[in-house]
Amino acid sequence: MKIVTQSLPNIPWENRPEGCSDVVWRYSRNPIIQRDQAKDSNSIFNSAVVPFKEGFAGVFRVDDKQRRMNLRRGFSKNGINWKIEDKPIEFIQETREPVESEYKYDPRVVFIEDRYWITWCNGYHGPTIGVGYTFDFETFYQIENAFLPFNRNGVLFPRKINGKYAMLSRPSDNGHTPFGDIFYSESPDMIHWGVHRFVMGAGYTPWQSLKIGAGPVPIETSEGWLLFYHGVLLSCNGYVYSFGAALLDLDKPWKIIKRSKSYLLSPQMLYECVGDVPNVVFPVACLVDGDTGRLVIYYGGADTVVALAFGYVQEIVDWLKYDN
Ligand code: BMA
Repeated sequence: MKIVTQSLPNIPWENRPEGCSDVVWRYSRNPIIQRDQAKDSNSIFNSAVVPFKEGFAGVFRVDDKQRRMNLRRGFSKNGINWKIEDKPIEFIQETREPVESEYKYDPRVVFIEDRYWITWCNGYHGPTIGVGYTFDFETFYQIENAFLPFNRNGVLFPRKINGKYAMLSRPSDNGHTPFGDIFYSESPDMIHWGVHRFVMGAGYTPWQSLKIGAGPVPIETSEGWLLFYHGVLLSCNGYVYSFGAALLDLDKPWKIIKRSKSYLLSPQMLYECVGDVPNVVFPVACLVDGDTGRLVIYYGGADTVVALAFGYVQEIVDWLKYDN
């Protein structure tokens, strides 16, 4: 199997622990980012990172002590120790007229062609998908929202597909949405989105029975797009967020080749079960080393901290085939 990505020998890594047979395992020193690691922060979680210069850059979800949800940039040499900015990113509006953002949260970042694109959940008369970009992590631009409200979990593919930008998203409501399926849309210019296709829905197996949403930017392999996605179950104590994976057709990504019946990770550790929102693991970004196939997943724990999990792309794709 071929993984279409660059070689990244310096991503965080820890071997699978002795005696562990899980296909995805946690970093032993989780969480890597504590809730109070930035000025005035209540919590830092659901954040996106990319390779940048000699190290890494990221867009972090930082909720402040007024509980305002916003995005801040951060930098790291090793992908583990992060310096997160004191203040939210100020986007220069490249829209016809300023578009309000009552709040910003759950960013994804991806490099396409010449720039880093950022998508997030943008407060515009309810949640929808905000879009922006930067060339250098110094100056940030915001363009038009991709969709009408209500929508969340807008995740771009890392290249154009059939000549168009491509995005997964999850139509929702204005609250703590008790439903949700993943859809695919395409755009010639990152502004006008259409040709919407149903990808997959909630249900299938119990951990993903209430709703699902795309996680990190899909990883291109010769067998298909490897997508990690979160799935939610409603228990007597509320929502439980786990995550699994799916393999999507390379040319028609709304076609599912395989979808996981079991989860890859569910909230089990203290930092996943205790925090502002208990019982949440929420994957948002991946780094892959093309040479070894090593993968690190950045995920939010209990809407409070950032944690890491590791795996091998090949093993996860193989696991998907046999996960019956
Ligand atoms: C979703 C989003 C996520 C969050 C999750 C669990 O609706 O708000 O940011 O992690 O709920 O609270």
